[in-house]
Amino acid sequence: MSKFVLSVIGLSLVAILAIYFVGSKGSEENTVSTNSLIGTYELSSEKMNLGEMTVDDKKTANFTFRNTSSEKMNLSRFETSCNCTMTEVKINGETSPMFNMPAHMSSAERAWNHDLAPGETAEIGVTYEPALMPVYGPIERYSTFKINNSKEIRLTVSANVK
Ligand SMILES: [Cu+2]
Repeated sequence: MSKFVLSVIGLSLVAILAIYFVGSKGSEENTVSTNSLIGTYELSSEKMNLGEMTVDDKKTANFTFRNTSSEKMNLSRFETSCNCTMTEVKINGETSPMFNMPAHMSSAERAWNHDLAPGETAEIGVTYEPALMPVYGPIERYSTFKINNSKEIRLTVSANVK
């Protein structure tokens, strides 16, 4: 084979691999499964788009977090980036307080935590209510919590406020 043919084959392989990696990176956003010192878990997504909203709308993005390890996993320090964003957690029919920025929570709310048994799922609702702090255009807000008081998980909601 000539050098020209070989380099065409080589470049094609590079292109195919590039497409493959870009494609798999995109699909990773839907399911995150991580293996580290804190154990394994599955998160439905790290980022959700609430779409178009008016200032008077209130929308909730629902995330699910599942403990896929064989040990219990403690979830704590639920808080949000902004007072217009609230988080509520449901585990086995039990509902947490409504979490907000640390400065807007009582010490009991800040101290709330829950042991998630192996195989158990936490449903985490992140609600964005622009009227509490009106802004227009594309926004991003976060909600964070900790696993075993070490690893921080960040859930992001985005929207376009009209
Ligand atoms: Cu805000």
